[in-house]
Amino acid sequence: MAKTRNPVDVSMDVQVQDMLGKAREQGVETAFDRADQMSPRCPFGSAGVCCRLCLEGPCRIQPNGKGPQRGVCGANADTIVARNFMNSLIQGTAAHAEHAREVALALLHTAEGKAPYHIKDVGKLYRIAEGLNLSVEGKSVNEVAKDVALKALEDFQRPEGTMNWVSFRGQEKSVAKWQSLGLAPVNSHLEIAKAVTRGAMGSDADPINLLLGGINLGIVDGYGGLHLSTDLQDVLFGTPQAVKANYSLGVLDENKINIAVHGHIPLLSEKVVEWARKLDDQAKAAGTEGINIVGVCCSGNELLMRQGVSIASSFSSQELVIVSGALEAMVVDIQCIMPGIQQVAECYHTEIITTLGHVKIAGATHVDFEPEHADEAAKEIVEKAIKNYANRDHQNVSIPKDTVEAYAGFSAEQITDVLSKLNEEKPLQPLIDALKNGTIRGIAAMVGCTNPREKQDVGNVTVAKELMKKDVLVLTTGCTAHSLAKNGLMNPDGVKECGEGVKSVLKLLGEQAGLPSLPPALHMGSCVDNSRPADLLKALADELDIAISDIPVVGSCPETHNPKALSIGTYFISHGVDVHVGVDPQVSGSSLVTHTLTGNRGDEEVTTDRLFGGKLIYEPDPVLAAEKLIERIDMKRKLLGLST
Ligand code: XCC
Ligand code: SF4
Repeated sequence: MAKTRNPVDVSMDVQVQDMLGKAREQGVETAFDRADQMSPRCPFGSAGVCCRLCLEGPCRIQPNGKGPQRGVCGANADTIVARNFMNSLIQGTAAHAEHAREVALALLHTAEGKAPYHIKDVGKLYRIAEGLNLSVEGKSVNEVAKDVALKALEDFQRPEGTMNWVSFRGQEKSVAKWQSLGLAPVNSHLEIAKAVTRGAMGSDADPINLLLGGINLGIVDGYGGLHLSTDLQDVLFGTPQAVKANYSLGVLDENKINIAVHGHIPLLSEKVVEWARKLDDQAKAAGTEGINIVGVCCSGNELLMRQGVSIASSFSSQELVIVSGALEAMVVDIQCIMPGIQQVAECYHTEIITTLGHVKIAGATHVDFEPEHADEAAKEIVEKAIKNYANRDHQNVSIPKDTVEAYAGFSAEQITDVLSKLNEEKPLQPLIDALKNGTIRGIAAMVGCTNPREKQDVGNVTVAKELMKKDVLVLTTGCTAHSLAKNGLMNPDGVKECGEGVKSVLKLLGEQAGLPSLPPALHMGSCVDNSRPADLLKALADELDIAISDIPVVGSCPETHNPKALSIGTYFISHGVDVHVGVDPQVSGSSLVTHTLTGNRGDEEVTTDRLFGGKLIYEPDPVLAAEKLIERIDMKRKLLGLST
């Protein structure tokens, strides 16, 4: 068995190292330990050549060519690898589409007066209605909201045509290309169901065709998942404006009742925050100074942006929030919730509370959360946490001292707003000028996860710093944002990491926003909010009358773990944006698949680069990754006739 890494080799974050030390001392196992136990990993799975789609198998192809080259049904490595890759995109796409559908339904129920939420951003609601060509004449806000919600829900059931949100949010040039290739999605559920069918035993066996099916899923993910979620969440909960908050395990408060909100969909987390405020007196009556809500993963990002809630942890260290001994409850909804939190919680007093009927953990408390009864559920959850404070073992509490201050929650709207102070008529012009004259060399969207296999934060922070140094403007979302925040890159001071060009732009923009500088990494939200950088790119491309694939922009996910990150990456690739992943995407068992995804546009063969203008870059070394990304940025600059 592989040896266990020392805490210093597990994370860059000293607090995480210390807390892992405590966990190990107390015999508590975490994902970091289990990641070590999995090593060495199965070479077949790692190469993507293991198939267990039917009971003739499991089958596995010998990647070195010595041994069986086909499964029992005759599928070769190319088919198996392409199928596995596409099946993992289904996971990611379904997660985001389901997220969007739940929010759409909540909007409908809100508009009908059946759910206790309110339309917070009426302006955005009307802009969306206009974008969907809905008439608003003589209608109340709730009637418009209902129309928008129904249009959104149509994207899960329309029998033919192109999804509303693709036509609404997509760039015309991209949409035309997808339509010409037969890749424009009809509705999310239809495309997901179709993909499940084609990826099954005895169905689609053409690896290229399967990969094109993957592109179709990427488009569904982007529009039926990301954009739809962001749009409707902004309507319900408000479009974010930059806020100041704190990061690290140190955001737990010894004197308060601590509740961690973990998962993804703000329908639950927003209500928990609301009820925590309402029940603060009860918490005080229990002998504490009140209630402290902290965020984990993307629920954290959502609350951070809209409520200024501080963030305790990204994905890979989620169990360590419990090891602090100071957490009364961890409330979860869906996605990225490690089942391991329950085992850890059983060693402390923390109550794990699941909230969705289809996402439970054995041993955890379940409080059913339906948007219609959101208040009752949120109240019950917060009361449980207050009650559980009596069980806290004060001798076993260890909360790290420091926290890091960060600015977060830059929506595309707000960035445009700040820019408009420089040029009221053409707000994007200053950004375009800076890109054209090379003050900004390019833009990078740094997205995605942390992964217990990797040393936490290293990949994310190194790629970001290398890009910043070379005058690349960094936008960030998801757990990557946690890494960057903890390392000072979401603070105006962090601008010292940037090259002179980007630094000057950030300082100028900061002044417009009343700050010494904008931070070098602009936090745009949760994973579904990858729609926000995409919105900015579309606006830029439209203004320049070029395709998104022509802009010198890249995506990077250095510490990938989740299929959702792959489907987001595929969404970017479908627009011709190059995407870096730092963790093996498990396709190496097929040179055809690998080449189609990573090959260059000059190639004779079909590659995503040749078809769409963007490709996948797999590079585990973060410094080399940044070099490769810059190379692609420079190539795109050159194609546009810009200096490099
Ligand atoms: Fe999950 Fe969204 Fe990844 Fe973080 S970044 S580990 S997917 S929580 Ni999306
Ligand atoms: Fe084996 Fe083919 Fe069945 Fe996969 S689908 S398990 S390769 S027989």
